Amino acid sequence: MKIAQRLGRIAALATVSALCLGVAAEARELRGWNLHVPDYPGSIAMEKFGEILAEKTEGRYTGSVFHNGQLGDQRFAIEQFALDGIDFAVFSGGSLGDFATALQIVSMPYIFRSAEHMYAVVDGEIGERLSDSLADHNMVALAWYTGGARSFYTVSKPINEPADLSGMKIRVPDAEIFVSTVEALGANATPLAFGEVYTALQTGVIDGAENNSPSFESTRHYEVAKFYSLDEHLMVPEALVVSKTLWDSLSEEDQQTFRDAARESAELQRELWAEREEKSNAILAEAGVQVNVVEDKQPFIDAMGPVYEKLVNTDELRALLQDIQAVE
Ligand code: BDP
Repeated sequence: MKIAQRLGRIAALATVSALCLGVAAEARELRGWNLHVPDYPGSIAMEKFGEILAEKTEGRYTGSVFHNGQLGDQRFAIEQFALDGIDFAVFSGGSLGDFATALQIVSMPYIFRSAEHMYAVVDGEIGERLSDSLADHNMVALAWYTGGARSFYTVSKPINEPADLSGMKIRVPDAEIFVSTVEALGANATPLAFGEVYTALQTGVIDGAENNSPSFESTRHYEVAKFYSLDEHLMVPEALVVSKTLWDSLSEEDQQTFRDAARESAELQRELWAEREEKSNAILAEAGVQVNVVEDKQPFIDAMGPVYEKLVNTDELRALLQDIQAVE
């Protein structure tokens, strides 16, 4: 090769590396999808995730969280991951369950003995399996938030036993696990987007809905639904996910930074959750909501047989269920 040619090649290579470095050094603003109001525990924790990333990568990655479902409802946002429209989000295990059945198992009614049991499951090896099951949907789950326990709130009467739900129209998120659980209790499950529930309660399109107290309170649904019956039928973990395309593009060091940031954000969310539950309960009491603790949950638990039969329907899912139950 002639010297001039060789020099030419070297110059070209140098330009390419400079370009690569230029691209790598460019700041990347990550779009975050979030369903809740900005002062919600998960919202604050998602912001924190972005802040830690910005700090630890010296601004190469920053997070921009779009709250209040501005980027669309949950099902739509999950689908957007496949198209790389969203870079990170916090999704309910129940909603993810329509896409990856392992997530449905971890969202089954009365599956966890306590919040500690849930944390032990998702923070351990099972959490990694759950994350792997999301790969086909272009997601990696880096950490898990709590979604509290979901109970019924209703407009005209309290719920003490499943028979009280008979024939009632109860709003549920648009996903199989919620529909099946509420129908097994004898109600008429009505899937609706989160943002449509207030008006639906107000206009009598539905007789009630079900959620944890921070969501019941932050949406102000308690202004219309004055009965909150704590049967705690679902305790659903929520996944802090990032796009797999993004994940695969990260250096190993950056992946570790993302993981650490996600774990720290989940720790914060769980702390804030406990505080917000207290605050929400106080607001509900102040607003005159009649809260009744369902003392005997057994009839609710017993009614879940058909849900398990229907949804835990492969050897793999049966094994996963057993593994979850075996976690101390
Ligand atoms: C909230 C969850 C969110 C659900 C929402 C709902 O955080 O993921 O989709 O309930 O009921 O508690 O739609």
